[in-house]
Amino acid sequence: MERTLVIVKPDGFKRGLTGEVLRRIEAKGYTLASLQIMTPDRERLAQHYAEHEGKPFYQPLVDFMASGPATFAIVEGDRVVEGFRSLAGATDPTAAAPGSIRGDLGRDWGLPVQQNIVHGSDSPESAEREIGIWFPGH
Ligand code: DAT
Ligand code: MG
Repeated sequence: MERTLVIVKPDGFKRGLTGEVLRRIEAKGYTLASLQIMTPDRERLAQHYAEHEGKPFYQPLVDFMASGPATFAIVEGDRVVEGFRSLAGATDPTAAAPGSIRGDLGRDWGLPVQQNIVHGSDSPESAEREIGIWFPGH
């Protein structure tokens, strides 16, 4: 069964949107396989976001992600990687289509990093790599 890693990021967690994000995942028909709440540590964030190292938003991104608790979920289902990316919407919450999580619930806050509520893996290979970082043994 295909899996993806979903994170309700610190902005979404703080705003009380974890339940709404999980509701949309379940309403779509995907299965929650594992859940944990924690403040992500910088060492694992560096592994998770290795592809963005050196970009101007990298440090603000790591600082933001390490700023407070987030909800981590392993989500299962056929084509769930593509399906959750579609539920999440475009990276920029101002541009994300209404109907998507970022389009319905997100906005720009005038900050150097897009605080866009959720993370979703971008390929099945990325999903397995990211699950290995945050859910060792899963
Ligand atoms: P996504 O989260 O849609 O997969 P990404 O992997 O390109 O997007 O970037 C990871 C995160 O970094 C993204 O969720 C928000 C932030 N980010 C990306 N591009 C940005 C930019 N141009 N300015 C500010 N933050 C950005
Ligand atoms: Mg990405």
